[in-house]
Amino acid sequence: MKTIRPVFIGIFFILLFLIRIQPAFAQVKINELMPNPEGEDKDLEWLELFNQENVPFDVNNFILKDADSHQLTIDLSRVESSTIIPVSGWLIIKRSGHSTFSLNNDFDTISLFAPETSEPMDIFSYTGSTEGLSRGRLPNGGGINEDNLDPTPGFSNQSIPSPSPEVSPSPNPSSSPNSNQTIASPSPSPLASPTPSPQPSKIARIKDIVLLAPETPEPILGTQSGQPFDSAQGKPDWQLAIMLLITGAGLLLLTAIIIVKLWRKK
Ligand SMILES: [Ca+2]
Ligand SMILES: [Ca+2]
Repeated sequence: MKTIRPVFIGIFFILLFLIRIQPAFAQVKINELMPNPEGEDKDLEWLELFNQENVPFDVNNFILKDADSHQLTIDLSRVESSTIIPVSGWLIIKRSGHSTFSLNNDFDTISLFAPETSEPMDIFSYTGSTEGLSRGRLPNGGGINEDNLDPTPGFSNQSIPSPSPEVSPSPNPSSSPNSNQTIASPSPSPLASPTPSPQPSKIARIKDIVLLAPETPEPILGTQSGQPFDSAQGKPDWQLAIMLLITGAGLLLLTAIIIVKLWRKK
């Protein structure tokens, strides 16, 4: 029993060391980098670290290595004011004229090492670059994004905003037909009502009756042969009737006188 107790105590301290150290190492990421800045690369290249731990993390004397194993030691000369990364925060490491360590524009692999360690805490590899745009992880601390990013040194990473679609000019409302208005269709022309065929007017036809004055070739009363006489005219009809009566009566009287004279001669 006396030999077992020191073994448990040893295991306890080993576990305590791993719990205290390992999570901190795993929670700092190379989050974003600017390999091709607008201007002098030697002075303006920068690299962003992101702390996913729930306690502040100091990266003083940590080492960055590029693909050519050129080293850059992180100290106060490479940061703005402090080497401590706040909780869920970012820290910008500046090249600031370092002569050997660089972020290549064509491709590179950057590794982060804790002091006096041989295993990198994090590795970030990329291929290609665009001037003025960064490479990084999306979301923060996540997978390496294959496309360029909108540079966000010291802030949360974000994609390049997609261009807004062009607004097509609105058509001139005065020239476009209003969809709410129905186009006035030409009103159907009323069907031409069939023109009633002229009813045969009641035309009075009379025989050619001519009353001649003695030795006057022109008739004093009568109608032209075959000329229709419209009874609807009224007045001529009455006059004609009267004249016919008078003429008839005159003929009867004349006939009667002739008969009487002939009968007396017998
Ligand atoms: Ca560069
Ligand atoms: Ca960022």
